[in-house]
Amino acid sequence: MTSSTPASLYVVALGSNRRGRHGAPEAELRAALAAIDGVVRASPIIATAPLGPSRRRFANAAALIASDEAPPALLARLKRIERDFGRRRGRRWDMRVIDLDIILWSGGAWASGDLVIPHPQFRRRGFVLQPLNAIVPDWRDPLTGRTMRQLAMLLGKGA
Ligand code: PH2
Ligand code: MG
Ligand code: MG
Repeated sequence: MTSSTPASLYVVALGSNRRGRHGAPEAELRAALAAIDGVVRASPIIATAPLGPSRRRFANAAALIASDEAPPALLARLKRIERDFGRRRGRRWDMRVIDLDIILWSGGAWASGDLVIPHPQFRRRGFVLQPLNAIVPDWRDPLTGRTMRQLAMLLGKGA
C-alpha cells in the first residue's frame, strides 16, 4: 500500500549573516526555503543580533518540513544544501552564508554522532524560539514538556 502521509515532521532553523550568490542574508534564507523539499510552513524572516563573536547581524527563520527521511538522512540533505550555498565547514560561529539546524522531530528525541534532537541549545536562543513560536506554537519539547509558546515566553521573561 502506498501512502502520501509523510513519516515525519521536522522543524529546521535557518540562519545567515553573510552575502552569497543569492544576495543579502535575507535573500539567502528565501533561496534556502525554496531549495528544501517538503517545506509545509515557514516563519517570517527576522533580523537578530549576533550571539557569539560575529559582529554581523543575522537573518533567522524556521521551517516545518514533512519527510520520510530518518534524521541522519535529512541532516545529510541539509548539509548538501549548505555546501551548495557556499558554506565552508569547520568554521564554527564564523560568518556563514547559510546554517540549517534540525531543532525538533515528530519522533521525539534522537542522538547519533554529531546529531542531537532536540537541538541542545534551542531553549536559550530567542532567534530560534521566536520563529518556532510563529510556526509550531503548540509543539511540545519532548524533554521539558513545554510548548514552543511557553519556551518563547519564558526566555522573553529572562527565565
Ligand atoms: N547562529 C550561531 C551563532 N550566533 N546568532 C544569531 N543571532 N543567529 C544565529 O543563527 C546564530 C547566532 C551559530 O549557529
Ligand atoms: Mg549548524
Ligand atoms: Mg546553528
